[in-house]
Amino acid sequence: MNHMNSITKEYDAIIVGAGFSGLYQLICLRDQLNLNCLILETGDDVGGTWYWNRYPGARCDTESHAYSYYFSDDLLKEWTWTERYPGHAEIRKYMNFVADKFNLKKDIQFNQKVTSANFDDSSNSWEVVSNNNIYYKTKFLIAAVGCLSNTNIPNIKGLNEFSGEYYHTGNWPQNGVSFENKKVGQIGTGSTGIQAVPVIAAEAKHLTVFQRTANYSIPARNQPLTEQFKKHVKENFNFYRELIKKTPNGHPFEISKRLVSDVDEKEMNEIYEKAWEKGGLQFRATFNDLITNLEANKTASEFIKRKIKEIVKNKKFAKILSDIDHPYAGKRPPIDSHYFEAYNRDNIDLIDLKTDPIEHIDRNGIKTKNNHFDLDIIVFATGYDAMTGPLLNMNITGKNNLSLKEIWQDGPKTYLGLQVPGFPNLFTVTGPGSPSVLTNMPMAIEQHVEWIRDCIQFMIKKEYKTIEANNEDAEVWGEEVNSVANKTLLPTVKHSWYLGANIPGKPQVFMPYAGGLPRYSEICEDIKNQNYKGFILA
Ligand code: N01
Repeated sequence: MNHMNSITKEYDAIIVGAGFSGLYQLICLRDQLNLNCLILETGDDVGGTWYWNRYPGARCDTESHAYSYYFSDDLLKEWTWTERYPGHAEIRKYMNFVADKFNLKKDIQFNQKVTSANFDDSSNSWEVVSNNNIYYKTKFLIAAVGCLSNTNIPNIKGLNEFSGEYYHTGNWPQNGVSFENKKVGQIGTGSTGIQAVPVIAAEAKHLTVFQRTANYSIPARNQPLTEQFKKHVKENFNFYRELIKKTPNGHPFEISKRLVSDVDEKEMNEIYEKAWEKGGLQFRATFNDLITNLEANKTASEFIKRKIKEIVKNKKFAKILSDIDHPYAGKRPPIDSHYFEAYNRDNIDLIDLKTDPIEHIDRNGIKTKNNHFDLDIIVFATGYDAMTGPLLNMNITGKNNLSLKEIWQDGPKTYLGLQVPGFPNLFTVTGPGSPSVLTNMPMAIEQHVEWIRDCIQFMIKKEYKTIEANNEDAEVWGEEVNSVANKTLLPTVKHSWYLGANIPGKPQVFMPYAGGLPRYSEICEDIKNQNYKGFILA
């Protein structure tokens, strides 16, 4: 590619994406290292994943006091969340608050989607092209594109013939969608679908939910925060910072050391009952062996299935919803606001796609093997081409015109989820092979962004021009990612998006690092202290 004449400007660092990662990366590189930086962002405002996810019920599953940047005491003092779990609009407000406080927008170009990025061996720099045919040149390229930003609408025959409206939850219209008096069909019952169902059902004339795999969910018990709790958080943010940095998933609660076999059945059920009443992802932390021991896991699974049957009055629905084929939290565990209760409404229907699969979509709605459903709106809560999708979408070519698509055709290979061999000076924030989606994202992001900052600072100090992951070290890291995952039940769930199984044809490789954020951070720190062992510096 030779577009040198059209290159508008040269940068030290271009960051792709203005979500949690991109904003903090800009602060680190521009304000702390004094580099000339730019963010390129597809949307017309900051927010990243939260810019696009405005679907009904969209709310974070992490408690608000942990779903925050922790790098700035001032920020922690100045910002106050209003609910236990922040809704999408409040998160965007927060991100705008951060952008304004640190004066970030002046270095963000909105409505610029990166369509290709090519490493130029002769100048050791990246040439980046946007959808508006603008050319940029940069020494460092930082992909802060998120793990769940590449929406997946399944290829169902006839969708283009549908005369109604259809939407993917991850690309929701900015002004919302009115369901009033509409017959709505929703495909998908993952974390997103489970949040959307009760809200859509409350507004629509009728909602038909199409479920392929039944799912667990724990009540979120969302509520406005009391003034007392808000004060408590502000007075104790140092405590919470330490806590979330030492827990494997970056959440503000510890995982119990107790095993299921340490207690009798009565005590076990009391523990589960208490956790169910408290609500949230803490349910997963009640026992230490839920994610590693299938027998232990069964006790939690059975407890939740019992709860579903108690809540859902319609026996047919209760059976479809509780007929779950995988261990609890083997897939990303959803939490909900009155999801199972929604099936007690008069205006809802639930279709089990295992026995009545979708055949096609036509002008009027969805045709399954045994039925036809007339619909005005179809909501696709069908997830993402996760982790690798957003990176592959950028058409990245590294040294010797090597394309990322080619070298990842059998699955992603990275060193620490931070770099890919053959792609010098390209950093991936929360890339495949890092804890990322198995953690509270802002925590994983802060760790990565700061590591990248320190690495670039080191390079500048030592006058290195390039850094690149060593191939053998990336191989070894891939084996470590697999070996750690295999100590858990996660890879046993063969239809999980953690493995890429939700996307037809995607290589099935367990993508995130399951060893926990503290252990991962220690490994990264150790590598840094050994002058970036496993990376080639030149
Ligand atoms: O996507 P999913 P999601 N025909 O892939 C079904 C994060 N998140 O958007 O299970 C019929 O989990 C699919 O069925 P199956 C969180 O990390 C965070 O819900 O593959 N159905 C499944 O039911 C989460 O894990 C928050 O058999 C089809 C659903 O669609 C991640 O985002 C909130 C289908 C997709 O579930 C993704 O969640 C929400 C087809 N062809 C989400 N294809 C926070 O709070 C797919 N499905 C931060």
